[in-house]
Amino acid sequence: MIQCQSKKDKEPEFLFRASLLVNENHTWYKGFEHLADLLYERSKGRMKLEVYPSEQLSKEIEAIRLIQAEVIDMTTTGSVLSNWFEMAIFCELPFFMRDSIDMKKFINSSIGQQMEKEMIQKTGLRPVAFFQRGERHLTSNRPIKHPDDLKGLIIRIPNVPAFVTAWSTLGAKPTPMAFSEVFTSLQQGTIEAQENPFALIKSAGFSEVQSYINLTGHVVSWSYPVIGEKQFQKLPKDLQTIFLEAAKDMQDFEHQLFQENEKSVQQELKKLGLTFIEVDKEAFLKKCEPGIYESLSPDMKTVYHQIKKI
Ligand code: CS2
Repeated sequence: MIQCQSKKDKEPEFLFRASLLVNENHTWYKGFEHLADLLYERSKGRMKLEVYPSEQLSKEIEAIRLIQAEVIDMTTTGSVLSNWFEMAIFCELPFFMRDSIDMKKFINSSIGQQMEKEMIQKTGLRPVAFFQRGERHLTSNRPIKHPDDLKGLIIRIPNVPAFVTAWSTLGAKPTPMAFSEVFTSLQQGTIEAQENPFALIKSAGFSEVQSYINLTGHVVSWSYPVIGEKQFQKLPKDLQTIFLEAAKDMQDFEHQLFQENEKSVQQELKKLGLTFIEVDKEAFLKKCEPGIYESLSPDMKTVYHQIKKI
């Protein structure tokens, strides 16, 4: 965060920079742009936010480290934080939440609160809102209906240990990689498949380099817009209040866009030439669920059962 001493020339007192993995077409980017407007207006120019899409500024893991080092200030993140604290895995645990979870219920539950507390304590990142996401599905250049079809498939995954467990248990070859490298790697054939929600598949243009969307629905997830805790604590109280309120308004704004997009995105992906494949979900679940469960520490097994009851 850049703190400007002089108040002349309409310089903001606090300049924040956000590094996002999505490009300008995605609702998260639009949400952050909205946040930038709100912060500027409501603080009368004292706070300014610059939003950098497409990992231009840094890849997700690097963004987290740069925020911790106070070089940049914001990003969106979630399960990747399980490299810092294990509980973050529940943001995106494969084959765990079968139906769309009630996000608000989770976030407001004692486990949701604990997740936020641990995030601040163990990573130095403060979640200021949450973005709901659609289920993650597998895209590829050959149809995948059953785990047996995955044999040897090189699939890009985000840098999340539980994703490695899931896809290797299923028989594929998972390769952790930053999001900004996925399009080119698919184009060049160094990876053969990737998995993400419809919205990101569409905004990233993966229809140009993939032929099938296999409806695995293997992850129901959300993402947290975060700010560095140190940066947040440097703000005077009045600006902290403005910041948190603006972040909640960004959440509502993005949520609206997300819901509108979800109505049409499947049709649009079909129009772009992707073929939708129904998969044997039970077979995926049966093969993967025990391995995922066994990979959790005893404490996380307890949390696993607690979340199932929410
Ligand atoms: C993204 C992110 O990189 C990706 O595929 O969809 O969901 C990523 O999984 C999260 O940001 C993890 O923290």
